[in-house]
Amino acid sequence: MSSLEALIFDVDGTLSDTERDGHRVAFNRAFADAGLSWDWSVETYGELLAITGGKERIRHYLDNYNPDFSMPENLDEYIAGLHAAKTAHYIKLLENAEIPLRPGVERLLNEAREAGLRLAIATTTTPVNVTTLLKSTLGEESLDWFEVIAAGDIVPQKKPAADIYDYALEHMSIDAANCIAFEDSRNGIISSHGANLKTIITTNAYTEKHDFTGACMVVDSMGDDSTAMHVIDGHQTELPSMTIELVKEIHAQCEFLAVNDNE
Ligand code: XBP
Ligand code: MG
Repeated sequence: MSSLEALIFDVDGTLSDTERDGHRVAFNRAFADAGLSWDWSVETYGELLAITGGKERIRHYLDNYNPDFSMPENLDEYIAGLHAAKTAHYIKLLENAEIPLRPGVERLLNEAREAGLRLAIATTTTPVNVTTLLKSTLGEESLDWFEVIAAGDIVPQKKPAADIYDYALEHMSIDAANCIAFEDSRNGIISSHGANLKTIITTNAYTEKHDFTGACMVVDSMGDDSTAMHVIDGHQTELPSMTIELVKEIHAQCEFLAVNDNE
């Protein structure tokens, strides 16, 4: 049996609840700056999250929600400009410490480091969004906790493609069997499973109804002193939080069963 050596984390929705009050707000501010009347409501944004990646999401919105918009000649450049403005707004929100980590995340990262486990990140979001979130919540030194921060456009295809997890695994020169991934969404688990990674899910308001077939365990948070973890599916425990001992137990007992993204 392969032992657990590394934890690989998604960011948006997993380390932090960034979408509704972070990314969404930043998109809307960028649209307003550009003189556009587009305003993504909490509900609409939930639908748009089916498309990962901010630039891809804007394009999907134009194609499917706003087809009457008269497209500028160089649409790629136009979208890239909007997205750069969105990133600047998002960074400001992070730097103002308006977006905290989810319950139990800091504790779990510290426990993992104490246990000598390796850490990595595999996310769709723009790299500076990840480094700024880490700095603003855990301090500058936390950037060194992660062997690789695999993010954004460094791979050809974003989640649900497996590219970003494959990239992280390759950079760590580690076998997927010795790792476990933490995700919050169906696109996320399709991606991690595509890289042959056993996966633990922490749900949030946008993803709690997703299909997580094949996950080792589905919980509503990692749990901390003020917020108990609740098990939704998979591996069972009475513990009120995701401890490293529990992660090791899950990794040892979970049978890898990849989800089929065609279903
Ligand atoms: C995260 C995303 C990201 C962010 C926006 O998905 O979909 O696109 O919403 O980030 P995951 P950018 O958690 O599955 O990685 O605007 O920087 O692309
Ligand atoms: Mg996510």
